[in-house]
Formats: sequence, C-alpha cells, structure tokens
Amino acid sequence: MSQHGKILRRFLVAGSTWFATLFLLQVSAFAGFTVSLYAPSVYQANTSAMDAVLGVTGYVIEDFEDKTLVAGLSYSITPISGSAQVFSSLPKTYAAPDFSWDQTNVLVSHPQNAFVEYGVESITFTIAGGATSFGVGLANFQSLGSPSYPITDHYIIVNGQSLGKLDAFDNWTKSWYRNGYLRIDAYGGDVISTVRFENIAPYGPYGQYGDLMVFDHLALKPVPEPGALVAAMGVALILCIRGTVARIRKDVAANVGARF
Ligand SMILES: [Ca+2]
Ligand SMILES: [Ca+2]
Repeated sequence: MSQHGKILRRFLVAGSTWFATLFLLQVSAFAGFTVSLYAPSVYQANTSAMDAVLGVTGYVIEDFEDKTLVAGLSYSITPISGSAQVFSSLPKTYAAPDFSWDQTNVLVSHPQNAFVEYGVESITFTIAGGATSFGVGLANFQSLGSPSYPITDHYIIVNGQSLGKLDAFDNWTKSWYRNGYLRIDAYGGDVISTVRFENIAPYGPYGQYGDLMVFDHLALKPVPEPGALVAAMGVALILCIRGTVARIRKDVAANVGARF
C-alpha cells in the first residue's frame, strides 16, 4: 500500500471506531433493569449506615421532610376516577414515624399527601433527565394476605414496562408498616425515567377503597449531564486522532527519502 493509502486507511479506521462507539451508545438505550428488594430489617435511623447496606451511598436523597422536591423529581397521582394530578412539590408535609425511612415525614400516594380512608389507582415518579439507579423505602402497602387490612397487590412499572408484582419479590414483607426498600438499577446504557406503583385492584375487599402507599428516602443516581458525556467522548476522539497522527508521523519519518 502506498504511503497515501496508509494515511487514508488510518483516518478511515479512526473514523469508523468513532461512529461504532456512537452506534453502540444508541442501540443499548433500552437494555433493561435489575431490581433489588431489602427487607424492612435494613431500616435504621443512621441513614449513612443504612445507605451503605442499600447501595445508595452518594445518591441524591429526597427525604420528604419539607415540601420541596430534589431537582428533576416530580410525581403524579391517578385517582380511582378522574385524571392524574402532577406535583412538582408536596401540597403539605406528613409526619408518620412508623412508616418513615428517614427522620419523620413521608410521601403518601394521596393528592393532599394525607392518610385518609380512600386510596388511589397509582402513583408515578418522574425523573427529568433520567437516573441510572432509583431507590425508595416503601410502607403501608396492604398486600393480599397482609396480617392487617389486606386490600390488593401492586405492580411495579418502570418506563411503562411492568417488572411484575412487587408483593411477590423476595424479601417483600406483608405489613401495615415498612414493607421493604426497593432499588432499581438500569444496565447496558438504559435510563430510568418513570417508576409507577399501581394497585392491581383499586376496589378492594373494603368497599370502594383503593390502597394508599407510603414512600420515603427516595434515592436517585442521576444520568451524567449530556455536556459531560459529549466532553468525555470529545476527549476520546481527540486522543484517538492524536494517536493516529503520531503513528502517521512515525510512518512518514520511516519513509523519508523513499520514492512514492
Ligand atoms: Ca422522611
Ligand atoms: Ca395502605
């Protein structure tokens, strides 16, 4: 191959490597999720120690102690009848130390963030920009077979895709109080945008009442900013080009005086 041919080939290889990297990032966008459920016995008032057990150390934590939600987090509640209501902050705080996973206050799946006698169909958390990992402490899910006031089992739905019945997961504890801590990890480049908890039978054995679900210590591992990702890819491209140029210079130096 001529020297010109070698140079052209090196640029083609560098370019195709770059585009292959872009392609792999695209095709892995819907790879999947893994789910971990921790029994309520992991709960402890020392949240740093608990976070280490839950694998959420360093995550952004929403503790629901005040009405402000962490950046990017919102939720919507769908009642048994009527349309969904979207919340970017809490309507009020609600203290429930027996249900909490940190401090005192919690989020109840009720439009008034209140623990009242009637429930809802579902609650959906939305993470603007997405998260690579999502955790939340759960309480007062009144699963079928619960020792106190059973109502219904519950679906867990991520990005619109059902991951099955929450109540059937290992470590799920049927209780009036804490039921478990859920952590969902995206893999293969996937991103968690919405997490929905849905009552399977909103009309339970206690008349028209759906289940109210309680949440606390919501943990997010945000997706890196697009700018940071592009910058990282840019650095990779620069290093790739520099390596190619260095090799071309070496080839040229080795062929100084050669006839073309
Ligand atoms: Ca709390
Ligand atoms: Ca309940």
